[in-house]
Amino acid sequence: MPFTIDTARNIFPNTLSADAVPATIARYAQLSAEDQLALIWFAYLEMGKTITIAAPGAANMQFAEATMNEIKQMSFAQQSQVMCDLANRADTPICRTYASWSANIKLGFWYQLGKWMEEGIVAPIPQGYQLSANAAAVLQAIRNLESGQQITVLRNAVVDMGYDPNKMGDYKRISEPVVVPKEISERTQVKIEGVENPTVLSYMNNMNANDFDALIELFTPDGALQPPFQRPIVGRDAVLRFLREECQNLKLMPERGVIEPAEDDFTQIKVTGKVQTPWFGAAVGMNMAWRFLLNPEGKIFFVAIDLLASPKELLNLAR
Ligand code: 45D
Repeated sequence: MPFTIDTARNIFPNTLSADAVPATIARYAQLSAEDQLALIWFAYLEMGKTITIAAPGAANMQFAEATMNEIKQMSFAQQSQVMCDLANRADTPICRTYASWSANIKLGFWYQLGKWMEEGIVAPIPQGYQLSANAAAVLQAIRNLESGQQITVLRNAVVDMGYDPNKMGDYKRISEPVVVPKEISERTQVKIEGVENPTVLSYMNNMNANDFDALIELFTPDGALQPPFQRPIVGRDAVLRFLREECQNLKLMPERGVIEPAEDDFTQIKVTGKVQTPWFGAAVGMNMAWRFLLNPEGKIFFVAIDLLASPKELLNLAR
């Protein structure tokens, strides 16, 4: 039986991903908007004691600027309403604008609002706000996660806010400009213990160089990429768009891997290692796995990227 995207998803089925992340998000989604906002505020304050977020670049912020200025002019009551609307995924003009933004622009928007909340320019979480018992339990669950999982929960909470883009029909997606790929002379080459496959090495090196045009050439025309906790993104056009919108300035630090033959002369390769996001740099190393399925010509038919359950999983290369 030839591979399909669906069967490809099951390669290396022993890979344990961080189920605590979607579980925590599901519990968080059940809370009231007020509790959601207060909870993220508390989680963010606590995290800020140990790790700093890098300020988003100006290129990133310009798209959210008009909306942020609009919010800045509002009364505290109106500002609180906007934030609750976002958490409630209401149908308002601001929630629709928000839905058109890429993940990084959404994060930059909240980064700025958080600063303004601290400075008293935007309505703060009320002094002495008491989380409901459920919200307090979710906050405790977040505290118990490792930092890579914590930032993923925060990111997913932010990305899920605003109006549902699937209900918006045709709209223009807004994302930050694509950076120029790194000069050849400035590129680094990864080393992976146990894996010398040129496609996998090029995948890592091109991603680290922001060279998405070269990277997409490694995929088959119907190839797919499955980000953590998401459905596969299928086909070169969609994958390339995803790379440009969501993968700039990542740092992939693969450590080790295994190569095995699969059916129909395909090859399956699992690699584990760390990934850093530009938001947190070296302060947060996420424990990740890449599960590649290459066709007989060595092109990527499928790659899944998983956030691992624990550092122990970095050593799990069993089939
Ligand atoms: O509601 O090989 C306040 C792929 C309170 C590609 C707030 C990948 C109120 C292929 C505090 C103001 C991409 C899949 C909110 C690899 C309130 C590939 C603000 C993996 C919301 C390796 C909160 C990449 C704020 C990965 C400002 C795994 C929160 C990338 C900010 C992972 C949170 C990136 C931030 C992650 C979170 C980034 C900035 C997890 C950033 C997380």
